[in-house]
Amino acid sequence: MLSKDMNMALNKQVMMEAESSMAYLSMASWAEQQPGLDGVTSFFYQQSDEERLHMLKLIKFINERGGKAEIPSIDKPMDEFSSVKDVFGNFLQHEFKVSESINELVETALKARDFATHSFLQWYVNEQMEEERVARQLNDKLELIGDDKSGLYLFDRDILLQAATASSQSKP
Ligand code: OFO
Repeated sequence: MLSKDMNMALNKQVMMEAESSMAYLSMASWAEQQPGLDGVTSFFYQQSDEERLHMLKLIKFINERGGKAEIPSIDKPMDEFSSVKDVFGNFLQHEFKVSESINELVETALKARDFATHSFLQWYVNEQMEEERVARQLNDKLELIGDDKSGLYLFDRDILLQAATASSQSKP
């Protein structure tokens, strides 16, 4: 049985995953409105779907352990970006925020000696490590590309592959 405090902390994470899903949906929609960014568009639609699955996984865990998952209402995500680099910079910052939140949750579970939740959260710890790695790598590539349009074209083509790989690896 989940403690009240642990239930509350997990519900906060449900909200964060919902916010992530909407933030990436907004990025996907922005990219779709720009000419020639098919890869970036697919990548963020994919990321958004994954975040929704992360949220569902938490909701099910809370309910299955006798808690009460709350479906959150969330704020409108940012939907104006100045460039592809701006979008990916925001993506990385958002992932840092999520990692911090997961780390706090892990700490809460340990302090409460809730080892079942602690074990469940390890999947999220690993997922965050992988997502941060991908986000950093993409930001590094954009840094290298600078204002080179042909570089951006290749980046967009590469990231189509990245979206396909993420899709096969990140199923919860
Ligand atoms: Fe939910 O995986 Fe990153 O944010």
